[in-house]
Amino acid sequence: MQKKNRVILALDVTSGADAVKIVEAVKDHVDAVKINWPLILAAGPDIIRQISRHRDVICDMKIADIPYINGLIVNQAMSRGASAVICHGFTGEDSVKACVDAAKGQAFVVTEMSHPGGKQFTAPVADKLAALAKGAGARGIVAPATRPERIADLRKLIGDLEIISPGVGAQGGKATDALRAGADYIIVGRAIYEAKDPKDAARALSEEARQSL
Ligand code: O7E
Repeated sequence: MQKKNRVILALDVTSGADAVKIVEAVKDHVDAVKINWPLILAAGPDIIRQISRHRDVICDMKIADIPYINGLIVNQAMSRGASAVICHGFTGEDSVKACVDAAKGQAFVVTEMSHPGGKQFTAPVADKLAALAKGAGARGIVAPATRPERIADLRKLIGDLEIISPGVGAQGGKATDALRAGADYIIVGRAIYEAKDPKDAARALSEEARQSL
């Protein structure tokens, strides 16, 4: 994944045709496209390959199973053209390791989630989840743009692992705050794909991101 725009598009639309149209429009202003269950279920898993023709695809299935099943899921995603996957860490080190191995290191681990409920169970164990990600050889972690102070805390624990950060725009987080706190990329969904002009919205976010560094 190139590190130019510092923006990852969270493409949570439920039509494959719309998804491809949006990617074609915004691709010069985003570094990767993250796809999640709504799009995979609506358009079918071949959407991974279709989007990967334009941009790197991060498959965000928030994988959370026993190691054997995690490995099977990651193999399916990678064989369809995914460049990276996202898994949960609460399942334990062996389960995370299975994702990391199957993805050849290209796995991100969710730590503290960005929504209000993320404070309930994920926040108290986020430091441990970040340490687990590092120990398991993950590429990076997912940390909340809605709480940039937590990005800064987690950055201290993980050294040079990457931080990808959702919560900018619709959830109230600010691109500048997240990046200055130590995020490598912001993850943005509705503020781009629901904008009147997604290309303009993506361009503005990538300009803000680059200027904040
Ligand atoms: O609020 P939006 O529309 O900008 O979308 C946010 C996206 O980030 C959405 O796909 C959601 O699944 C994801 N996300 C969070 O919003 N909060 C989290 O804590 C974690 C994620 C996530 O993507 O985890 C893996 C990166």
